[in-house]
Amino acid sequence: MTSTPEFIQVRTEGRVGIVTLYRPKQLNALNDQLIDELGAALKAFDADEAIGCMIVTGSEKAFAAGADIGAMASYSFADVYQGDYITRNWETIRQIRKPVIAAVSGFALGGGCELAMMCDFIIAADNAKFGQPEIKLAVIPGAGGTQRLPRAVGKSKAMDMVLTGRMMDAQEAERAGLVSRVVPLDKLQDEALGAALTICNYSLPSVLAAKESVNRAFEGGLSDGVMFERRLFHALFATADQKEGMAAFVEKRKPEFRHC
Ligand code: CO8
Repeated sequence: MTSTPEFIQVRTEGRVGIVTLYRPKQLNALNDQLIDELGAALKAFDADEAIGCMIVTGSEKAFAAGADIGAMASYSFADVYQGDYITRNWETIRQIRKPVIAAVSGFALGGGCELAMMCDFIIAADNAKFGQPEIKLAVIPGAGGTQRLPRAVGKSKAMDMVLTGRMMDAQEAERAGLVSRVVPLDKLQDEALGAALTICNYSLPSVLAAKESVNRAFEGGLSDGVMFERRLFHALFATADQKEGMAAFVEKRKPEFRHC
């Protein structure tokens, strides 16, 4: 990144890159600058050979309470359509190839919930609350919420959330399949870091292929997806790490991956 970011904090723990959303007074409401900074930080980690996995997190009270309503309030249709405002810079996050874990505590509402869903999986604290309350503002989700939420929780619950604007707590989110694990608030960061470090220890080419292949399940049909997965599976036999991983198993020792 060229300049010091204002609305995020960036650090590393071993091979894990961690981005903390930081607009505490606005409950991490997402404005263009914050999303630009987040995208730049994730891209930098993605390009950094020393990093194997990323975590995006917020504060105890809020992962992010949505897009910045104050910033959006006066936009006209022409502003948002012609300028492609508000959601334009969210595409950067979709281009990240290494895994990104969302560690969510507190509110993940509107664009905050959509941001969490853009990550590869969500680990939630027991105080997390998810929702797509845009309907209360006379709009609808604009960063993929109407598409990713039904894929995560099914049509009925997604309709319920999007049409009533109600929040769902961490337990309901886990039952519905929106989050992969729920842990006590004070264990959230350790749990996410543990998962990220586990991923970092695996061979990077296989990690990239696994992410790409699971994502394919959401983009196309089943037979295309299965064929895509098979080709990636075959391709991984071209890596040195596959030889090492399987030899280590046969020789009953720990593998030493070189990420190639
Ligand atoms: N935008 C701007 N400011 C916000 C936002 C927000 N989304 N959420 C909270 N804040 C501000 C409040 O205005 C308040 O500021 P101040 O102290 O200056 O008055 C401060 O954060 C604290 O908020 P509250 O006093 O309201 O705190 P409470 O604990 O009483 O309530 C809530 C917390 C329930 C989270 C409440 O703040 C709330 O309902 N916030 C709005 C939630 C919402 O509607 N989110 C959806 C926004 S629309 C959206 O995300 C569309 C996505 C479109 C595509 C994505 C593009 C980015």
